[in-house]
Amino acid sequence: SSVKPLVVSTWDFGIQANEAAWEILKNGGRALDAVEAGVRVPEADPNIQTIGLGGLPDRDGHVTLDACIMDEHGNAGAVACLEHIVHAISVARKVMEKTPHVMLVGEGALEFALSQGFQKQNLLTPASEKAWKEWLKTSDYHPVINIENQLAPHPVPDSTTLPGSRNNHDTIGMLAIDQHGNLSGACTTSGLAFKMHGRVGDSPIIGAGLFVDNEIGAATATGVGEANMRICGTHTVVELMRQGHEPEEACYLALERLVKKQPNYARTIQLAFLAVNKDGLVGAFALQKGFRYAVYTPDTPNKLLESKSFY
Ligand code: SD4
Repeated sequence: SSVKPLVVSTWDFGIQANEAAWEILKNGGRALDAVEAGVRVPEADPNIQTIGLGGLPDRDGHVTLDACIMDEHGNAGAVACLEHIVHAISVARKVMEKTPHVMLVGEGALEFALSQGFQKQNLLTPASEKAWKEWLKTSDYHPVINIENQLAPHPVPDSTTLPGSRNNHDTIGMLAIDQHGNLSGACTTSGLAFKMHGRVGDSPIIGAGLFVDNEIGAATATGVGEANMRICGTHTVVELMRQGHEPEEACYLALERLVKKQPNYARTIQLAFLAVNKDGLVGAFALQKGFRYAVYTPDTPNKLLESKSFY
């Protein structure tokens, strides 16, 4: 028995994003259109400081966005270090559909976006500028991998302040299955706050932030991008599902590689995977407690679930 349509996405803001995606899915629309529409919701929200408009800037004050998208045919598009454009995901989709390439970065990505009619806009909100100026006061401006240990604007005494999981609001990764049983996915972020200028995370990297194989399933990631990029996380998750593992187990096994190789590091960061297989079975796993994801199916009308974790 297979569950469809279906949409899942990372973190609490996944609930609102899922609503937008569901509007398209319930009317028989394409999964690709659903995931794009879904993640555009947090991209446009100036109060979400980890995605699109209002994202926290890099250490030089630039808001730089990373995003990628993948469809049921195995097509992919991505942008990295894109400035001044709110809907990075839609630019990524244009890269997929209008160019012979998979990824455009920086100035070239911006030029392309403008040529496609996207509007240039200041993404640095007063709140994010203030947070950056606060950070500048105490930072020693060195590239620190676990920079978010020093960040968490409102520290709370639990694992949600670990890097890659500040305030439980991070990257949005979304996966959908439409009524035709086709899969697509999208992932979009402003990346780790106060990163070095030019730093690109896992989120726009096909096989790290997102991977979709219409025959098998799809996976997306949130957390410290550097940890994920080194294990090609979501490609690994999908390949594990191909070998017969259920989504949760596949997410666990991919994280286990990191835990085994670098246990001391793995203990200090957040990294989480969310996956769905072709039958519509959903699973997730995280290094740290506190990773939540939103699931919307005909039987589960938009519910927030908490994943299991290693620590
Ligand atoms: C990054 N993975 O840029 C993103 C950020 C994120 O939780 O998901 N933070 O590394």
